[in-house]
Amino acid sequence: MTDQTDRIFAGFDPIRYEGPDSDNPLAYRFYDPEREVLGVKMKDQLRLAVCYWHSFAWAGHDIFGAGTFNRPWQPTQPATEALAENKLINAFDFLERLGVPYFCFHDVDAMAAASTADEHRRHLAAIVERMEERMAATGVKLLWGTANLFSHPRYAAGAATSPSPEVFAWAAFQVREMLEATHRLGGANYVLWGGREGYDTILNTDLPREMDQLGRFLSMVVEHKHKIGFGGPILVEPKPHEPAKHQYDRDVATVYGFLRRYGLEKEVKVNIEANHATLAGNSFEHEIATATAYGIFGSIDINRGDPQNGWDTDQFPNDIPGLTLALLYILKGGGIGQGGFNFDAKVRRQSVDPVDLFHGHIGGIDVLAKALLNAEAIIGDGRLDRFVGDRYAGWSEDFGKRASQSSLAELADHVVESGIDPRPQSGRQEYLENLVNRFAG
Ligand code: XLS
Ligand code: NI
Ligand code: NI
Repeated sequence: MTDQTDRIFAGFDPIRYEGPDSDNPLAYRFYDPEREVLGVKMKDQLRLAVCYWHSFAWAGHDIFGAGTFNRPWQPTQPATEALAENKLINAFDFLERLGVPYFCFHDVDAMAAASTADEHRRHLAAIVERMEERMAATGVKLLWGTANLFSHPRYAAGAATSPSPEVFAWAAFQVREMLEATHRLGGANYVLWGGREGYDTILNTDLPREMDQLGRFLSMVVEHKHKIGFGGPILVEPKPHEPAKHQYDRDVATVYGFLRRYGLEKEVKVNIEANHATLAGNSFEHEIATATAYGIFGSIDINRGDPQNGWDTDQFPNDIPGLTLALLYILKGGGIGQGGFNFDAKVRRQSVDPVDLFHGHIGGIDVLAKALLNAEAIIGDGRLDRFVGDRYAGWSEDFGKRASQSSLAELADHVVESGIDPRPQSGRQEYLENLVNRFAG
C-alpha cells in the first residue's frame, strides 16, 4: 500500500477559480468551470485532460542526461506492481486537486513492466482494475487510451509498418488489450499516434507495402471497435517526423487522403497536436480548420514548440493570441464534441518539484480559458464573420450559382460575350488582424 509520506501532491489544496485579479499562483484566473461560454459550461467547452506519460511516467531525462525528478514511484526504473500502484495513487491525487475532468494514458505508462505477452495482459488488467476504483472514487474520467507502439526495441522499424509480420502481430495484441481496457474504463476516444510508422531511409523501405500494412492495421482496429461495441471514435494523431524521419501521417490533409484511400474516412478522425502542426510547417488553426472542413475533427493535444528549436518540445501553452485563433476555429467548427484538450506537455527538466506540475497545468488551463473567452467575444462581435460572408457573397448571387454549375467552355464563352472584367478587391488582412487583436489579449 502507498504510504501517506509517498503522496507528493496530498498536501496541496484543490485549485480554485479566484478571478482575473487574483495574485495566487495556485489559483485559476480565467478557468471558471461552471461559467457559460456560448451557452455551454466552460468545463464542457474545454474537456481538459492531463496526460499520464509526461506528468507521471517521465523521469526528466533527455538524450544527454538522466532523470532529474525525485518521485516515490521511481519513473526511471522498470515499474514493479507496487511502483505502478504508487504512481496511480499520486496521479489521481494530482488530478483531483487540479480539478480537471479527464486523463489520458498509454498502456505502458501505468502498468508494471512486462517481459511476455501474458505478463503484459495480466499487468495491464491489474492496473486497469485499480484505475477503475480510483476513477469511481474521484469522478475523473478517461478522455482516451492508447497503446505505446514505439518505445520497445521491437518497434524500432515501426509497428504496423514493420517489415516483420511478427511485430505487426505484437502491435495488434497491444492495441486489442488497450482498446478493450479503454472500453472498460468508459474512455471517450481511442488514439493511435504513429511515431515509428514511417521510415528513416528510403533505401531499406518498401513504401507502398508499408502504407498498405498501415491501412490494414487501421481497418482491423475499426473492425474490433465495432465488434466490442466501443462507441468512441478512433483518432489518428498526425505528426510529420520525430522519431521517424518521414511519418505517413504527416498532417491532417495527408491523413485524410490516407483514410480515403483505405475507405476509413467515416470511421477515423484526427487528434491534432499543436506542436505537431507547427513541426509540419502548418499553423495550429490551419490544421483545425482543415480537419473540420473534411469532417474528421476529433480532439486536441495541447502544447507548444519553441520557435527556435525544431522538435517536439512539448511545452505548456502560453500564447493567448495564438490560441484565440485555435479556439475560434474550433467553436466555428461546432466545438470540441467528444474530444477534449489533453495536456500533452511536460515541465522542463529543471522543474523538479511537485508544485511545478501545478504551475505548468494551471498556466496552460488559464491560457486556454482566456482564449476561449476571447473567441466568444470575436464571435459575439460578428465583424469577422460578416467580412468573410461579404467576401464570398458573389457565390450566392445568380452569376455565382450558375458559374459553379457551368462547363469550362460555357464560362469561357460567357467571359468573351459579356466582357466581364473583375478588379482586385482588398483582402483587408491588416484591418482583420487589428480587429482580432482587440479581443485576443
Ligand atoms: C508524441 C505524441 C504522443 C501521443 C500519444 O509526439 O504526441 O505523445 O500523443 O502516443
Ligand atoms: Ni500527442
Ligand atoms: Ni507530440
